[in-house]
Amino acid sequence: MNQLRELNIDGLIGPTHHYGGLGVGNKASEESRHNVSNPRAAALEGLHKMQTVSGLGVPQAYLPPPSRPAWRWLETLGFSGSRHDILARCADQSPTLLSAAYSSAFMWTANAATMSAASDTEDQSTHLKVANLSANLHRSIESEERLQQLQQLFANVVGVHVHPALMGSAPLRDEGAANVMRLCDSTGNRGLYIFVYGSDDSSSELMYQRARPARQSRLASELIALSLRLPAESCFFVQQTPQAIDAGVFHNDVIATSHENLLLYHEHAFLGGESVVEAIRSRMEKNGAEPLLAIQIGQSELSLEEAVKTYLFNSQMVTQSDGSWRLICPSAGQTSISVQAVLTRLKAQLPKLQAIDYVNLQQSMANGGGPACLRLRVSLTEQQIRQIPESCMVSDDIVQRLRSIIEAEYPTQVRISDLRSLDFATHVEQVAARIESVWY
Ligand code: SUG
Repeated sequence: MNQLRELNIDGLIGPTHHYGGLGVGNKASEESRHNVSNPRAAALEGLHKMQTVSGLGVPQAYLPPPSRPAWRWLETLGFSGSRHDILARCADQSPTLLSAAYSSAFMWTANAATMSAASDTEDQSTHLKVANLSANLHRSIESEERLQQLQQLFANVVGVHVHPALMGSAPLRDEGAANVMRLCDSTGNRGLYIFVYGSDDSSSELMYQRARPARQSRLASELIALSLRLPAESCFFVQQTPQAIDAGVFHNDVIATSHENLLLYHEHAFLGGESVVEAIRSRMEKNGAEPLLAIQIGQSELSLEEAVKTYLFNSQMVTQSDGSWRLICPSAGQTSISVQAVLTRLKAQLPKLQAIDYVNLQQSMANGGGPACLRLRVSLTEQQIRQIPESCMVSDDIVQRLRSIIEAEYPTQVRISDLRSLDFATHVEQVAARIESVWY
């Protein structure tokens, strides 16, 4: 059995990062709608997080921001004429559509794809299935671009297959790894996959009017597992509680997470609660895997509301080269009494947890994206990781090159009204092209 390591892939935040209020069911995005954003600060915050992870000896890659505005997409929607005319017509007819065409939501790579590790699959290959992100207009633009980027990133990596997304449609709506947890041994093997969906789209469920919609369908989760070539006995399909979705838990990674054999989850994360966890525990036992370490955080310790506000569950756990763990938490939790109490409990219950680091991701958090939203993890062998081009990996040299472009070229303020300016559009396109040339 090969030792597997997690490669973290972050999306570099783009020069058009703004607050469009576009995130479906996403409380932070709703609340930040049309506030002034700061793409430069956002990108530097994201880059700093990548550096922190890479500094811990964890393999860290990045994806460049795809070019915005998405001209071809706007043309497909029917806008024609000169670029100036396209911007003006779209801004007049639907400012929301223009905001979608400028979206920087690709930064949240936890939604880019779902992966299966070679040690778990029927053909002993690593698979990545790109997400269609059909529940959001602005995010559905990403899947084609993502397919190309991931195919490029893994082009020379032996044994990795990147698959196109499920066709974009409401019954097949999929949000990628943000709704999947992989439990495994400390060697990275014996993976068990928990697919968390929001709705099975049964008629009884569709009749229930929710405050916020369910962004992942059960059918999509099942088809993803199929594409990933995972045997049925390695998969669990678990439903989120409607209560959590209503409170603003638009992805499972806002309320639960896993790392190696740890399952950390909120009391209101899953329908079926404890019985789901017991079924997972006994499956792991049957597989001869390391015993499940399940830690439930009760509503009385951390309310749903506080979990959504602080994004504690979206902290990013990583394994350092000596096997110990590090937890990278959003700085929003530093001032929360309940988060601090939960972290004290985690330190006592997790002997492997060596330290907690805080990262300030305020610009991303205001759109509903914490540390773990910004990364996609892929389990690979050391040899496979070495096959990734050096220019796509985060190193001191790459950080310096990216930082100098960001500091010199990224805007420091973006208002919704800026999006109709051709000068703005031309500038941000050039900046994206400069970043792209560093990447590949
Ligand atoms: O899909 N926000 C993203 C946040 C994604 C967070 N990812 C994870 N939890 N894994 C979303 O809702 C807001 C964009 C805007 O409003 O301009 C947005 O798309």
